[in-house]
Amino acid sequence: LKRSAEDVKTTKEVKFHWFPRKIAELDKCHHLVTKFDPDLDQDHPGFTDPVYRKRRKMIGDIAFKYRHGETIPRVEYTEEEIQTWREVYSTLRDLYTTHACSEHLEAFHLLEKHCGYSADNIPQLEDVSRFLKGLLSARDFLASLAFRVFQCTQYIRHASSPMHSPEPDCVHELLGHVPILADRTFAQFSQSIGLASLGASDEDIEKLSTLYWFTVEFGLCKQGGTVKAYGAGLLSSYGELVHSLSDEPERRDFDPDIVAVQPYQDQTYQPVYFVSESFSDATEKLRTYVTRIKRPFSVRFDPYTDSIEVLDNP
Ligand code: NLE
Ligand code: FE2
Repeated sequence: LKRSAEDVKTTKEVKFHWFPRKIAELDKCHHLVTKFDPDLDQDHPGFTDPVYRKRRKMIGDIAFKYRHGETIPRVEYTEEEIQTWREVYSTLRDLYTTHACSEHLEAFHLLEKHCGYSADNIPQLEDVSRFLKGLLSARDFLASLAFRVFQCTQYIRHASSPMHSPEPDCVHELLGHVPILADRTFAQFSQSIGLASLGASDEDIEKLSTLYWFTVEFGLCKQGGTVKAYGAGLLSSYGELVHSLSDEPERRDFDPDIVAVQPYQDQTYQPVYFVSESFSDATEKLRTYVTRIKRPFSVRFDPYTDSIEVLDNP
């Protein structure tokens, strides 16, 4: 999609980036980062596997054809794909007992009971989406980012590397993100990050992504006298989940102002993680941080019409 001419809008002569104001405009938010594409990235485990690349593209294309309001198409996963899922699922499930925070564990239990989560079945995104909407009240609807929508990959990682993937895949979404999104506080918190990002400067977007990285993806929190994982990048990777709670990496106290400018890489395990006092402390601190971000306007989400109201600052 080309919309560069539209990209920068002005209000009262102040320039800011285009952003969606109606939920259906999320269909225009399709810009990809190509760095993980197995067609281009030599380090991708599927780089030398043309069959895998074709399959990944086919499933990925479902997302490009998808339009807001449609039912998410079901994917008939192959026996090899289910085998990869089975391997990750059984290994991680055992590890969650000791390594995952209680919010994740509770939701996970419900997902196994009601949503087709098991070693032999890759859950369908449409079922998961309905489950999350059902968990929060209809009005209070599943939260994800500004419109309470969480964009998901649907293809699975390459079979040669089940315990860690450099890019998100359906294991990462389904085992890492979905359980914790079932937590009401966390879902609301995800939306507040989304709202703060609308029309923000490139610099603030960079800071928000960094904060997102060290919390939503790789966050640790204190719980019952020990440290547990709540970050999705950890909860979907056996190797990194063990690594994060071992003696190897550095663990620092979570402070949004410091974390926002901490450099990070996405090729291998993180050398440093940030630990918050509790799960809710992380969300509270971040909420305070995002309210301080300066924009020439403020935004409000209207849940009845799924749209963003923009109010000019006086
Ligand atoms: N390393 C994660 C996994 O193996 O599921 C994916 C991280 C995506 C940010
Ligand atoms: Fe993720």
